[in-house]
Amino acid sequence: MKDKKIERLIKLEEERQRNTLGLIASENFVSPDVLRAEASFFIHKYAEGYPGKRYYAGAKIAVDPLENLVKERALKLYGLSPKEWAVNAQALSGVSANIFAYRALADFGEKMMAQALDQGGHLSHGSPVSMTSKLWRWVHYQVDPSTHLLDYDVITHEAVKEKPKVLVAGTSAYSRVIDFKKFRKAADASGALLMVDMAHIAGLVAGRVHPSPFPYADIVTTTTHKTLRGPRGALIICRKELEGAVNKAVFPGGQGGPHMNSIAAIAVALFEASRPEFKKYSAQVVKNAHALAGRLMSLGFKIITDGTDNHLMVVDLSRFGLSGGEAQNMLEGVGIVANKNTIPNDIRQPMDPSGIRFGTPGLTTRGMREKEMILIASMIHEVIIGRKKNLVKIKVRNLCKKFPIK
Ligand code: DSN
Repeated sequence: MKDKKIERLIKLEEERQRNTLGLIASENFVSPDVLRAEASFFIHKYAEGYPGKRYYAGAKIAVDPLENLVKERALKLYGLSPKEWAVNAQALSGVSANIFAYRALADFGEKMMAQALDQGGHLSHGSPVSMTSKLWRWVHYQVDPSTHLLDYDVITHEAVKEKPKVLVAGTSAYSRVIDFKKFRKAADASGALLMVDMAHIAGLVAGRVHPSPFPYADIVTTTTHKTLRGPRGALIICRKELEGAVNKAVFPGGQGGPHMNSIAAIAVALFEASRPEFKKYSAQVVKNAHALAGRLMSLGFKIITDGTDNHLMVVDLSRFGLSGGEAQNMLEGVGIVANKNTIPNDIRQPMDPSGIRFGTPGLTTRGMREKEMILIASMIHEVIIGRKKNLVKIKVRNLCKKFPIK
């Protein structure tokens, strides 16, 4: 590469990822084929519009078939009929996909209901600091104050009282199975449309280790780079009757030309996720999270909801007199990379909350299993409690060498 500065930064980032244990629940590692598609000649192509209806020439040979294929693959992966469901693969990432989905379902200023951010929800679900909170009016539901589980009776009660236009289900820091059937009942009782943001669990749903939202939802959004193990990107999958409104919201409503190279890489990820190995991978992601959470709890850590059913867990560090930020820094110092996270009803501020979030999708892609998770839990304990940094640094390096990123 002629640009030595960028070449160096690429190398540094690659080395950092190879030599550390990535436990950020929303990150993963893509296959060489996904990388190849992302860096393909599709990167050059402007393709405003949709297959067969583009604003530029040059789309007929490969771009249109590509976009049709990605939709076909998404429907097939989630077992959906093209007669009943439609896909838009153009939203650049999760927040924009959510904004476009809201726009397709509700006029600006209408009432929406979602899980509060500090309760495990997501910024784009109407958090006061997100643009979404200015464009629509939000009411938020909380998790149960003692169990920290979703309480579907309370959600139904609040939905009936508030009568939102859209009820949003979906989380970014909730470690338990989400009961979409109960969300549908809450939506029906209140006359709301049901939107599911399955970004975190899209791969688990594809791998059949988390119940599918599709039998119940009107519209489902997802990023493609988390448990689904694709490139950065998003899908909006909606009931057929919403297709026109969704497509208009994405283009020309909110975006210009789609990133066709990312769409090609999403298509490859969907192909990979449809293979039997992906089911095994997803099951292992969950087993690994279970093993990590189990060992952390046996070492005295408090896990919100006392465990996990999916790929992540949020650890409450307050009993150790440490903030999430302090723990994040201590762990990063030895090569264990995770993110500070609020816990429900956190008394600390979001920039330095009481919790830290761990997830297993990335390390499972590297081939690690329960045995390694148990080791990693002990390393986390040694750093946070025992403060044996140098020893853990060596153990991290050795584990990374044993399980390289392909
Ligand atoms: N910020 C992402 C996460 O880490 O969960 C979700 O968009």
